[in-house]
Amino acid sequence: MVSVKDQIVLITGASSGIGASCARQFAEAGAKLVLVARRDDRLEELAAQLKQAFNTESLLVPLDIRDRATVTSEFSNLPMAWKSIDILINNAGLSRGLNKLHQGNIDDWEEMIDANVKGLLYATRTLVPGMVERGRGHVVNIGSIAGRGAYPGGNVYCASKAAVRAISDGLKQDLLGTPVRVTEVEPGLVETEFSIVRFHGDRDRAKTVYEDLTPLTPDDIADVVMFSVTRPAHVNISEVLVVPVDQANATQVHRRR
Ligand code: NDP
Ligand code: 8X3
Repeated sequence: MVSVKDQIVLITGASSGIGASCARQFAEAGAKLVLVARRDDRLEELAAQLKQAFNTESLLVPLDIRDRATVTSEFSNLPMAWKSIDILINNAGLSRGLNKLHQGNIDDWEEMIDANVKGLLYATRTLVPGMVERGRGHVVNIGSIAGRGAYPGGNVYCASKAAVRAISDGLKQDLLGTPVRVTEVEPGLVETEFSIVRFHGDRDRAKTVYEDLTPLTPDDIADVVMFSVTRPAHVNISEVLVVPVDQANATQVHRRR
């Protein structure tokens, strides 16, 4: 098994949900963390908790993953002690709206494509060359069951996650011959702030998404990320689809009502 102790792990979208759970699990396992998201107050609070619980060293990089110039400059100019990123967890992302495509909000589309696809690419393009140079590294992309098939109203979000799937596959091919590993984790329904963001802050509507079923928790996904990165160095976990027992695919869930 590969240990993550003292490895430098950069997590985008660390201020909430799956990213924050990954931060906790990696901190507990002794990793050093580069925590990235827009809400710096959340990052500060998380870093303080992890310092107290596990004596974790964290570097906070508050930024908008859609901002190409900032992502490129911040990730290229990390302080010397933090430069050698061992594990990149491309997790920052969101959905906006559940409208039919022909009635969709174009600003919502731009936000999803810019964060879920372009942001992931900016981070990857900036950090992976160093991994190749150093001859070590692992990229974990958080895709979605939505990338395997669309659902009504999911259209552009599903397309953005289909892109994450293709990018992960392409990156694995392009890194063949190097020791750098690539994993895509594709969760089904996970109860986080995801649906609150999707419905622009409507918490009551967000709750209905997880009503009368047992969704995954962010820790369930962090477990899979941790499993993937701790396999022996010759093993690449390429793709993992993780769903609740109450979910069969992107369109079928079982609600106990
Ligand atoms: P949350 O809303 O709880 O977390 C989303 C994270 O992404 C936050 O930390 C947020 O930080 C960050 N983020 C969003 N937009 C930006 C941006 N422009 N710049 C920087 N950071 C950004 O949702 P989840 O934890 O559920 O989502 C994490 C990932 O998991 C996403 O890629 C999502 O698509 C994916 N996913 C989620 C599923 C679910 O059912 N919840 C299922 C399948 C995949 P901040 O707002 O502070 O910038
Ligand atoms: C999030 C899962 O099914 O809500 O990617 O799109 S779903």
